[in-house]
Amino acid sequence: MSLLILDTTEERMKLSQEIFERQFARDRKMEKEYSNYRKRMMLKDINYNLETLEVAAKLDSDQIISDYARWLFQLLAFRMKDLGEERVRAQMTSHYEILKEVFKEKVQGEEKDKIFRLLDKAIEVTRETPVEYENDEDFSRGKIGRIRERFLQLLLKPDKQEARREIESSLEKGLELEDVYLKIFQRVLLKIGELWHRGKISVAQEHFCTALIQNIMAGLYPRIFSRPRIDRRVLACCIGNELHEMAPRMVCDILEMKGWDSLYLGAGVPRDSLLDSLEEHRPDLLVLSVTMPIYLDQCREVISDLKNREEKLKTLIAVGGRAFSLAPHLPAEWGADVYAQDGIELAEWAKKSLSRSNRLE
Ligand code: B12
Repeated sequence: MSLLILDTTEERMKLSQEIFERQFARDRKMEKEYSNYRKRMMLKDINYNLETLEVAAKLDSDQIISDYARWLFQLLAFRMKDLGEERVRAQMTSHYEILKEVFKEKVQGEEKDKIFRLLDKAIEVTRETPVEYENDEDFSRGKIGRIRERFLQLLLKPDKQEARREIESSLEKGLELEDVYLKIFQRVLLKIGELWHRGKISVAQEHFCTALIQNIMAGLYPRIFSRPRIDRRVLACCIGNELHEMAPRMVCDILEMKGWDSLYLGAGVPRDSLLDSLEEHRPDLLVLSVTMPIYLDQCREVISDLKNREEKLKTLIAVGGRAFSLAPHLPAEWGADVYAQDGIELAEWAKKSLSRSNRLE
Protein backbone atom coordinates (compact mmCIF):
# COMPACT_ATOMS: atom_id res chain seq x y z
CA MET A 1 0.00 0.00 0.00
CA SER A 2 1.25 3.49 -0.58
CA LEU A 3 -0.01 6.80 0.69
CA LEU A 4 -0.20 8.41 -2.73
CA ILE A 5 -0.58 11.91 -1.38
CA LEU A 6 2.84 11.68 0.23
CA ASP A 7 4.62 10.34 -2.79
CA THR A 8 7.05 13.22 -3.04
CA THR A 9 9.04 15.19 -0.51
CA GLU A 10 7.38 18.42 -1.72
CA GLU A 11 3.93 17.01 -1.01
CA ARG A 12 4.99 15.97 2.46
CA MET A 13 6.47 19.43 3.13
CA LYS A 14 3.26 21.09 1.96
CA LEU A 15 1.15 18.87 4.16
CA SER A 16 3.47 19.53 7.13
CA GLN A 17 2.97 23.27 6.66
CA GLU A 18 -0.82 22.81 6.57
CA ILE A 19 -0.78 20.74 9.78
CA PHE A 20 1.52 23.26 11.45
CA GLU A 21 -0.88 26.12 10.63
CA ARG A 22 -3.92 24.17 11.81
CA GLN A 23 -2.24 23.46 15.14
CA PHE A 24 -1.42 27.13 15.77
CA ALA A 25 -4.89 28.24 14.65
CA ARG A 26 -6.49 25.73 17.05
CA ASP A 27 -4.35 26.54 20.06
CA ARG A 28 -3.69 30.29 20.39
CA LYS A 29 -1.51 29.85 23.50
CA MET A 30 1.16 28.22 21.34
CA GLU A 31 2.07 31.53 19.70
CA LYS A 32 3.49 32.73 23.04
CA GLU A 33 5.07 29.39 23.91
CA TYR A 34 6.94 28.86 20.64
CA SER A 35 9.99 30.91 19.67
CA ASN A 36 10.99 31.02 16.00
CA TYR A 37 13.52 28.29 16.68
CA ARG A 38 10.84 26.06 18.20
CA LYS A 39 8.57 26.72 15.25
CA ARG A 40 11.27 25.66 12.81
CA MET A 41 11.93 22.50 14.80
CA MET A 42 8.22 21.76 15.01
CA LEU A 43 7.84 21.98 11.24
CA LYS A 44 10.78 19.62 10.78
CA ASP A 45 9.30 17.22 13.35
CA ILE A 46 5.90 17.21 11.62
CA ASN A 47 7.59 16.21 8.39
CA TYR A 48 9.39 13.44 10.23
CA ASN A 49 6.12 12.36 11.91
CA LEU A 50 4.51 11.99 8.49
CA GLU A 51 7.44 9.95 7.20
CA THR A 52 7.20 7.63 10.20
CA LEU A 53 3.44 7.31 9.84
CA GLU A 54 3.87 6.49 6.18
CA VAL A 55 6.37 3.70 6.87
CA ALA A 56 4.30 2.33 9.77
CA ALA A 57 1.29 2.21 7.40
CA LYS A 58 3.23 0.62 4.55
CA LEU A 59 4.61 -2.06 6.86
CA ASP A 60 1.39 -2.24 8.88
CA SER A 61 3.30 -1.87 12.14
CA ASP A 62 1.81 -0.62 15.41
CA GLN A 63 5.22 -1.12 17.00
CA ILE A 64 6.90 1.48 14.76
CA ILE A 65 4.36 4.18 15.56
CA SER A 66 4.22 3.32 19.29
CA ASP A 67 7.99 3.43 19.68
CA TYR A 68 8.12 6.70 17.79
CA ALA A 69 5.28 8.38 19.72
CA ARG A 70 6.91 7.39 23.02
CA TRP A 71 10.30 8.67 21.89
CA LEU A 72 8.91 11.95 20.52
CA PHE A 73 6.82 12.74 23.59
CA GLN A 74 9.80 12.19 25.88
CA LEU A 75 12.09 14.22 23.63
CA LEU A 76 9.69 17.18 23.59
CA ALA A 77 8.91 16.96 27.30
CA PHE A 78 12.65 17.16 28.04
CA ARG A 79 13.22 19.91 25.46
CA MET A 80 10.27 22.09 26.53
CA LYS A 81 10.42 21.72 30.31
CA ASP A 82 9.16 25.31 30.68
CA LEU A 83 5.74 24.26 29.29
CA GLY A 84 5.34 21.39 31.73
CA GLU A 85 4.88 17.71 30.95
CA GLU A 86 1.08 17.77 30.76
CA ARG A 87 0.97 20.73 28.39
CA VAL A 88 3.38 18.94 26.01
CA ARG A 89 1.25 15.79 26.29
CA ALA A 90 -1.88 17.78 25.41
CA GLN A 91 -0.16 19.39 22.41
CA MET A 92 0.98 16.03 21.11
CA THR A 93 -2.40 14.32 21.43
CA SER A 94 -3.99 17.32 19.75
CA HIS A 95 -1.37 17.04 16.99
CA TYR A 96 -2.33 13.42 16.27
CA GLU A 97 -6.02 14.42 16.27
CA ILE A 98 -5.22 17.08 13.65
CA LEU A 99 -3.45 14.44 11.56
CA LYS A 100 -6.64 12.36 11.75
CA GLU A 101 -8.69 15.30 10.47
CA VAL A 102 -6.27 15.91 7.62
CA PHE A 103 -6.19 12.26 6.56
CA LYS A 104 -9.97 11.99 6.84
CA GLU A 105 -10.13 14.49 4.00
CA LYS A 106 -7.38 12.89 1.91
CA VAL A 107 -7.61 9.10 2.16
CA GLN A 108 -10.47 6.63 2.01
CA GLY A 109 -11.42 3.06 2.80
CA GLU A 110 -8.93 0.59 4.20
CA GLU A 111 -6.10 3.06 3.95
CA LYS A 112 -7.98 5.51 6.15
CA ASP A 113 -8.82 2.79 8.70
CA LYS A 114 -5.18 1.85 8.94
CA ILE A 115 -3.99 5.44 9.38
CA PHE A 116 -6.65 6.06 12.04
CA ARG A 117 -5.66 2.91 13.91
CA LEU A 118 -2.01 4.00 13.91
CA LEU A 119 -2.83 7.54 15.01
CA ASP A 120 -5.08 6.23 17.80
CA LYS A 121 -2.15 4.08 18.91
CA ALA A 122 0.09 7.18 18.93
CA ILE A 123 -2.49 9.02 21.08
CA GLU A 124 -2.80 6.09 23.49
CA VAL A 125 0.98 5.80 23.90
CA THR A 126 1.37 9.56 24.35
CA ARG A 127 -1.25 9.51 27.12
CA GLU A 128 0.48 6.65 28.95
CA THR A 129 4.17 7.44 28.54
CA PRO A 130 6.06 8.63 31.63
CA VAL A 131 8.73 11.26 31.06
CA GLU A 132 11.45 9.55 33.06
CA TYR A 133 12.79 6.26 31.76
CA GLU A 134 15.75 3.93 32.14
CA ASN A 135 16.74 1.80 29.14
CA ASP A 136 19.93 0.39 30.49
CA GLU A 137 19.55 -0.21 34.21
CA ASP A 138 22.69 -2.27 34.80
CA PHE A 139 24.93 0.09 32.82
CA SER A 140 27.32 0.71 35.73
CA ARG A 141 26.96 -2.67 37.43
CA GLY A 142 29.79 -5.19 37.85
CA LYS A 143 33.37 -5.11 36.65
CA ILE A 144 32.55 -4.23 33.02
CA GLY A 145 29.92 -1.76 34.22
CA ARG A 146 32.58 0.15 36.13
CA ILE A 147 34.79 0.30 33.02
CA ARG A 148 31.76 1.52 31.02
CA GLU A 149 31.00 4.24 33.52
CA ARG A 150 34.63 5.43 33.66
CA PHE A 151 34.92 5.36 29.87
CA LEU A 152 31.68 7.35 29.48
CA GLN A 153 32.85 10.00 31.95
CA LEU A 154 36.18 10.31 30.11
CA LEU A 155 34.38 10.79 26.78
CA LEU A 156 32.13 13.46 28.28
CA LYS A 157 34.96 15.30 30.02
CA PRO A 158 36.49 15.02 27.30
CA ASP A 159 39.81 13.31 28.00
CA LYS A 160 40.93 11.60 24.80
CA GLN A 161 44.15 10.12 26.14
CA GLU A 162 42.61 8.63 29.28
CA ALA A 163 39.61 7.28 27.35
CA ARG A 164 41.96 5.45 25.00
CA ARG A 165 44.05 4.21 27.95
CA GLU A 166 40.94 2.88 29.69
CA ILE A 167 40.25 0.64 26.69
CA GLU A 168 43.88 -0.41 26.26
CA SER A 169 44.17 -1.33 29.92
CA SER A 170 40.93 -3.33 29.88
CA LEU A 171 42.34 -5.35 26.95
CA GLU A 172 45.63 -5.85 28.77
CA LYS A 173 43.69 -7.13 31.77
CA GLY A 174 42.14 -9.81 29.56
CA LEU A 175 38.89 -8.37 28.22
CA GLU A 176 38.14 -9.78 24.75
CA LEU A 177 38.01 -7.41 21.76
CA GLU A 178 34.46 -8.56 21.03
CA ASP A 179 33.45 -7.53 24.56
CA VAL A 180 35.09 -4.13 24.16
CA TYR A 181 32.87 -3.61 21.11
CA LEU A 182 29.58 -5.00 22.36
CA LYS A 183 29.78 -4.49 26.11
CA ILE A 184 31.60 -1.17 26.14
CA PHE A 185 31.35 0.77 22.86
CA GLN A 186 27.81 -0.27 21.95
CA ARG A 187 26.39 0.15 25.45
CA VAL A 188 28.16 3.50 25.92
CA LEU A 189 26.75 4.75 22.60
CA LEU A 190 23.28 3.68 23.69
CA LYS A 191 23.79 5.64 26.92
CA ILE A 192 25.03 8.68 24.98
CA GLY A 193 21.86 8.54 22.88
CA GLU A 194 19.80 8.41 26.07
CA LEU A 195 21.63 11.43 27.53
CA TRP A 196 21.03 13.40 24.31
CA HIS A 197 17.36 12.38 24.28
CA ARG A 198 16.93 13.66 27.82
CA GLY A 199 18.62 16.94 26.95
CA LYS A 200 21.50 16.19 29.36
CA ILE A 201 24.19 16.50 26.69
CA SER A 202 24.30 18.60 23.52
CA VAL A 203 24.34 17.40 19.93
CA ALA A 204 27.96 18.57 19.77
CA GLN A 205 28.89 16.40 22.77
CA GLU A 206 27.10 13.43 21.22
CA HIS A 207 29.03 13.94 17.96
CA PHE A 208 32.32 14.33 19.78
CA CYS A 209 31.84 11.13 21.82
CA THR A 210 30.94 9.16 18.69
CA ALA A 211 33.95 10.51 16.78
CA LEU A 212 36.24 9.68 19.68
CA ILE A 213 34.95 6.11 19.88
CA GLN A 214 35.56 5.76 16.12
CA ASN A 215 39.04 7.05 16.63
CA ILE A 216 39.74 4.57 19.43
CA MET A 217 38.32 1.77 17.27
CA ALA A 218 40.78 2.68 14.50
CA GLY A 219 43.62 2.20 17.00
CA LEU A 220 42.44 -1.36 17.60
CA TYR A 221 42.77 -2.45 13.94
CA PRO A 222 46.32 -3.85 14.22
CA ARG A 223 44.98 -6.27 16.88
CA ILE A 224 41.88 -7.09 14.82
CA PHE A 225 43.70 -7.71 11.52
CA SER A 226 46.31 -9.91 13.17
CA ARG A 227 43.69 -12.57 13.93
CA PRO A 228 43.79 -15.71 11.67
CA ARG A 229 41.96 -15.29 8.31
CA ILE A 230 39.26 -17.62 6.90
CA ASP A 231 38.96 -16.49 3.25
CA ARG A 232 35.42 -15.13 3.54
CA ARG A 233 34.30 -11.71 2.43
CA VAL A 234 31.53 -9.43 3.70
CA LEU A 235 30.27 -6.18 2.21
CA ALA A 236 28.31 -3.83 4.46
CA CYS A 237 26.40 -0.57 4.26
CA CYS A 238 23.49 1.49 5.56
CA ILE A 239 20.21 1.93 3.71
CA GLY A 240 18.83 5.15 2.22
CA ASN A 241 19.76 8.35 4.03
CA GLU A 242 20.63 6.46 7.18
CA LEU A 243 23.60 8.13 8.86
CA HIS A 244 24.08 5.62 11.65
CA GLU A 245 27.07 3.96 10.06
CA MET A 246 28.80 2.88 13.28
CA ALA A 247 26.46 -0.12 13.43
CA PRO A 248 27.51 -1.84 10.16
CA ARG A 249 31.09 -0.82 10.87
CA MET A 250 30.97 -2.67 14.19
CA VAL A 251 29.43 -5.71 12.50
CA CYS A 252 32.30 -5.67 9.96
CA ASP A 253 34.92 -5.32 12.67
CA ILE A 254 33.49 -8.25 14.60
CA LEU A 255 33.51 -10.37 11.44
CA GLU A 256 37.13 -9.26 10.88
CA MET A 257 37.86 -10.50 14.43
CA LYS A 258 36.48 -13.87 13.25
CA GLY A 259 38.85 -13.84 10.25
CA TRP A 260 36.61 -12.32 7.57
CA ASP A 261 37.72 -9.72 5.04
CA SER A 262 35.31 -6.78 5.15
CA LEU A 263 34.37 -4.11 2.64
CA TYR A 264 32.65 -1.42 4.57
CA LEU A 265 30.81 1.14 2.43
CA GLY A 266 29.25 3.15 5.27
CA ALA A 267 26.33 5.53 4.74
CA GLY A 268 24.72 7.10 1.69
CA VAL A 269 25.53 4.37 -0.83
CA PRO A 270 23.39 4.79 -3.97
CA ARG A 271 21.55 1.60 -4.87
CA ASP A 272 23.33 1.22 -8.23
CA SER A 273 26.73 1.57 -6.60
CA LEU A 274 25.82 -1.14 -4.14
CA LEU A 275 24.85 -3.46 -6.99
CA ASP A 276 28.09 -2.63 -8.85
CA SER A 277 30.14 -3.34 -5.74
CA LEU A 278 28.44 -6.68 -5.30
CA GLU A 279 29.22 -7.55 -8.94
CA GLU A 280 32.80 -6.48 -8.54
CA HIS A 281 33.65 -8.04 -5.18
CA ARG A 282 31.28 -11.04 -5.08
CA PRO A 283 31.18 -11.19 -1.27
CA ASP A 284 29.87 -14.25 0.58
CA LEU A 285 27.70 -12.01 2.71
CA LEU A 286 25.96 -8.66 2.39
CA VAL A 287 25.18 -6.75 5.61
CA LEU A 288 22.36 -4.20 5.42
CA SER A 289 21.87 -2.06 8.49
CA VAL A 290 18.83 0.05 9.41
CA THR A 291 18.63 2.14 12.59
CA MET A 292 15.82 4.58 11.74
CA PRO A 293 12.48 2.91 10.99
CA ILE A 294 11.82 5.42 8.19
CA TYR A 295 14.39 3.56 6.06
CA LEU A 296 12.90 0.10 6.55
CA ASP A 297 10.83 0.20 3.40
CA GLN A 298 13.89 1.10 1.33
CA CYS A 299 15.62 -1.94 2.77
CA ARG A 300 12.73 -4.07 1.50
CA GLU A 301 13.20 -2.53 -1.96
CA VAL A 302 16.95 -3.24 -2.00
CA ILE A 303 16.38 -6.87 -1.02
CA SER A 304 13.70 -7.20 -3.68
CA ASP A 305 16.05 -5.70 -6.32
CA LEU A 306 18.73 -8.18 -5.37
CA LYS A 307 16.35 -11.13 -5.43
CA ASN A 308 14.88 -10.14 -8.81
CA ARG A 309 18.15 -9.82 -10.67
CA GLU A 310 18.46 -12.01 -13.71
CA GLU A 311 21.80 -13.36 -12.68
CA LYS A 312 21.21 -14.78 -9.21
CA LEU A 313 23.66 -13.60 -6.61
CA LYS A 314 25.39 -16.18 -4.47
CA THR A 315 25.76 -13.56 -1.77
CA LEU A 316 23.73 -14.22 1.36
CA ILE A 317 21.76 -11.24 2.64
CA ALA A 318 21.89 -10.36 6.34
CA VAL A 319 19.91 -7.53 7.88
CA GLY A 320 19.94 -5.99 11.32
CA GLY A 321 19.90 -2.82 13.35
CA ARG A 322 17.69 -1.01 15.83
CA ALA A 323 14.78 -0.57 13.41
CA PHE A 324 14.32 -4.32 12.98
CA SER A 325 13.91 -4.86 16.71
CA LEU A 326 10.50 -3.19 16.19
CA ALA A 327 9.56 -5.58 13.39
CA PRO A 328 11.68 -8.74 13.63
CA HIS A 329 9.30 -10.66 11.34
CA LEU A 330 10.07 -8.45 8.32
CA PRO A 331 13.46 -9.84 7.20
CA ALA A 332 12.03 -13.34 6.65
CA GLU A 333 8.97 -11.93 4.85
CA TRP A 334 11.23 -9.96 2.52
CA GLY A 335 13.48 -12.91 1.74
CA ALA A 336 16.58 -11.88 3.68
CA ASP A 337 18.66 -14.92 4.58
CA VAL A 338 19.10 -13.89 8.19
CA TYR A 339 18.29 -11.29 10.80
CA ALA A 340 20.81 -11.21 13.62
CA GLN A 341 21.36 -9.09 16.72
CA ASP A 342 25.07 -8.49 16.27
CA GLY A 343 28.25 -9.55 14.49
CA ILE A 344 28.86 -12.54 16.78
CA GLU A 345 25.41 -14.03 16.15
CA LEU A 346 25.89 -13.37 12.44
CA ALA A 347 29.34 -14.99 12.33
CA GLU A 348 27.98 -18.12 14.01
CA TRP A 349 25.04 -18.31 11.60
CA ALA A 350 27.29 -17.71 8.57
CA LYS A 351 29.70 -20.43 9.63
CA LYS A 352 26.88 -22.98 9.65
CA SER A 353 25.06 -21.70 6.57
CA LEU A 354 28.10 -21.30 4.37
CA SER A 355 29.44 -24.74 5.24
CA ARG A 356 25.99 -26.26 4.58
CA SER A 357 25.91 -24.69 1.12
CA ASN A 358 29.49 -25.90 0.50
CA ARG A 359 30.79 -22.40 0.47
CA LEU A 360 33.13 -23.08 3.37
CA GLU A 361 35.65 -25.68 2.46
C1 B12 B 1 25.86 8.20 17.25
C2 B12 B 1 24.42 8.49 16.90
C3 B12 B 1 24.18 9.34 15.82
C4 B12 B 1 25.28 9.83 14.90
C5 B12 B 1 25.73 8.69 13.97
C6 B12 B 1 27.20 8.80 13.66
C7 B12 B 1 27.78 7.60 13.00
N1 B12 B 1 28.93 7.85 12.44
O1 B12 B 1 27.26 6.49 12.98
C8 B12 B 1 24.57 11.01 14.16
C9 B12 B 1 24.91 12.30 14.87
C10 B12 B 1 24.88 11.17 12.68
C11 B12 B 1 23.10 10.71 14.42
C12 B12 B 1 22.08 11.32 13.72
C13 B12 B 1 20.75 11.16 14.04
N2 B12 B 1 20.23 10.48 15.06
CO1 B12 B 1 21.25 9.27 16.11
N3 B12 B 1 22.13 8.19 17.43
C14 B12 B 1 23.37 7.92 17.64
C15 B12 B 1 23.50 6.98 18.86
C16 B12 B 1 23.88 7.80 20.08
C17 B12 B 1 24.47 5.83 18.70
C18 B12 B 1 24.27 4.98 17.44
C19 B12 B 1 25.28 3.91 17.41
O2 B12 B 1 26.33 4.01 16.76
N4 B12 B 1 25.05 2.86 18.20
C20 B12 B 1 26.02 1.78 18.36
C21 B12 B 1 25.72 0.64 17.46
C22 B12 B 1 26.88 -0.24 17.34
O3 B12 B 1 24.65 -0.07 18.03
P1 B12 B 1 23.40 -0.50 17.16
O4 B12 B 1 23.01 0.63 16.31
O5 B12 B 1 22.39 -1.09 18.03
O6 B12 B 1 24.05 -1.63 16.21
C23 B12 B 1 24.32 -2.94 16.67
C24 B12 B 1 23.14 -3.88 16.43
O7 B12 B 1 21.94 -3.23 16.22
C25 B12 B 1 23.56 -4.72 15.27
N5 B12 B 1 23.33 -4.34 13.89
C26 B12 B 1 23.16 -3.15 13.32
N6 B12 B 1 23.05 -3.30 11.99
C27 B12 B 1 23.17 -4.59 11.72
C28 B12 B 1 23.13 -5.31 10.51
C29 B12 B 1 23.28 -6.69 10.56
C30 B12 B 1 23.24 -7.48 9.30
C31 B12 B 1 23.47 -7.37 11.80
C32 B12 B 1 23.66 -8.82 11.86
C33 B12 B 1 23.49 -6.65 12.99
C34 B12 B 1 23.34 -5.28 12.94
O8 B12 B 1 24.94 -4.80 15.45
C35 B12 B 1 25.44 -3.51 15.81
C36 B12 B 1 26.77 -3.69 16.46
O9 B12 B 1 26.70 -4.60 17.52
C37 B12 B 1 22.05 6.40 18.94
C38 B12 B 1 21.66 5.85 20.28
C39 B12 B 1 21.41 4.34 20.18
N7 B12 B 1 20.38 3.87 20.80
O10 B12 B 1 22.09 3.62 19.54
C40 B12 B 1 21.23 7.61 18.42
C41 B12 B 1 19.86 7.37 17.83
C42 B12 B 1 19.82 6.10 17.00
N8 B12 B 1 19.67 8.59 16.92
C43 B12 B 1 18.53 9.05 16.96
C44 B12 B 1 18.10 10.18 16.20
C45 B12 B 1 16.71 10.68 16.45
C46 B12 B 1 18.94 10.79 15.26
C47 B12 B 1 18.57 11.96 14.38
C48 B12 B 1 17.17 11.98 13.78
C49 B12 B 1 18.85 13.20 15.24
C50 B12 B 1 18.66 14.50 14.64
N9 B12 B 1 17.66 15.17 15.12
O11 B12 B 1 19.45 14.90 13.79
C51 B12 B 1 19.66 11.86 13.27
C52 B12 B 1 19.18 10.99 12.09
C53 B12 B 1 20.21 10.87 11.02
C54 B12 B 1 19.87 9.86 9.96
N10 B12 B 1 19.25 10.30 8.87
O12 B12 B 1 20.16 8.71 10.07
C55 B12 B 1 17.59 8.28 17.89
C56 B12 B 1 16.60 7.41 17.10
C57 B12 B 1 15.26 7.43 17.76
C58 B12 B 1 14.17 6.84 16.92
N11 B12 B 1 13.00 6.91 17.45
O13 B12 B 1 14.31 6.37 15.87
C59 B12 B 1 18.61 7.52 18.81
C60 B12 B 1 18.10 6.16 19.34
C61 B12 B 1 18.97 8.46 19.98
C62 B12 B 1 17.88 8.61 21.00
N12 B12 B 1 17.93 7.88 22.11
O14 B12 B 1 16.99 9.38 20.82
N13 B12 B 1 22.96 9.82 15.44
